[in-house]
Amino acid sequence: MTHFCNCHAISPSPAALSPFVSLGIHSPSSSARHHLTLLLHAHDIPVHTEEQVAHIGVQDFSRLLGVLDGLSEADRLSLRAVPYTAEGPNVWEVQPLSVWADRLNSEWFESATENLVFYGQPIVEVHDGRVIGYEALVRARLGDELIGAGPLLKAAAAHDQMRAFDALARTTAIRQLYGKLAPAQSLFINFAPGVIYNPDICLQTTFQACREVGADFSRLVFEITEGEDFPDLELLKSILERYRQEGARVALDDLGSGHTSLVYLAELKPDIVKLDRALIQGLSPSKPAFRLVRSLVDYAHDLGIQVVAEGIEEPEELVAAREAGVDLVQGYYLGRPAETLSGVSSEAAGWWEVHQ
Ligand code: G
Ligand code: MN
Repeated sequence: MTHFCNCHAISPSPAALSPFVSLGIHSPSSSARHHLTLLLHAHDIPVHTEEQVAHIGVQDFSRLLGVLDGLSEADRLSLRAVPYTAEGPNVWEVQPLSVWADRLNSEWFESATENLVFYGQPIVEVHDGRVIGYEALVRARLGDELIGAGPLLKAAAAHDQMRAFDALARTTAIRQLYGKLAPAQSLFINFAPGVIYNPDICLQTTFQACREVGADFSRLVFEITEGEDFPDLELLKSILERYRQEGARVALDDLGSGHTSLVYLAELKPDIVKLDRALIQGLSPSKPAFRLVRSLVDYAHDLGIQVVAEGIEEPEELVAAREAGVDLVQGYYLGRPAETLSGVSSEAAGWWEVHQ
């Protein structure tokens, strides 16, 4: 097992799942247990019940997900499972049944963490079409398959490894992509602030990787991507401060996606804000949303914050974003994420020849 994070070791490894003889499913409600037992029988999954516990055997884990679909939300919440081995139940590993099902369904997670591949997507100056940098986007190679960020993050959460995975992703992004940048370009690196409880401790491996590749910190931008476990404002501020102490910049990601509050813009004063593609999709000066985007841009500029429009897929959106005053643009029209950092798409290059 590779040790890649000073915060948390990755455990239990998915390989450790196989010695399970069974999962013991507890529920305070005997009706939920009864319901589960009936469902398992209905799916021909052998189950035996003791008082308080229903057991599912190792051969049948793969069919658990289908069974879970048949449970009500209330049952899912009340059913908790522990792994049973020959020595009995491992009470330290109690988790909701759906978490166990997700883990068993993503046993590929450990080998995925050993095969991370970072793609870069260009971020482009809106007036002259210059590529000012690339956002690092995580993938994992598993045999012939490439696993995307969505399933990887979901598996990391199921295995309770968000913190270690996020730290590994940051260091791998820097090691794989920084050296591929042209001299003045910046690397944009995502991070989930919810996993950071103490920036001095949790960002050590990140800064170490930056030093290892000889990075100029002013060419690193850390993007705060929010999730359900967004930390409080004071912790967020201390995280931003820690990055800035090293000379790196910070971006607030996905503004307008419904999670990030507008208040954060003034409170955190990031260097850059990225407008979510939900705001950009179908943008045109004749639509009411255009005035909203223009106001957000003005507001950000008043605070000294640069603005990126994400998710530009059509030239019309590029025209509108430029008219709304955004500074930088990103999206499939300008360039898809790719392993080689090869500049803007030929379509976009043609557009700037005409519109510079
Ligand atoms: O939340 P964040 O901005 O980090 O999301 C980046 C994700 O958005 C990546 O998975 C990337 O593949 C995807 N993406 C990048 N450009 C576009 C685009 O133009 N349209 C859509 N639909 N997705 C995009
Ligand atoms: Mn991002």
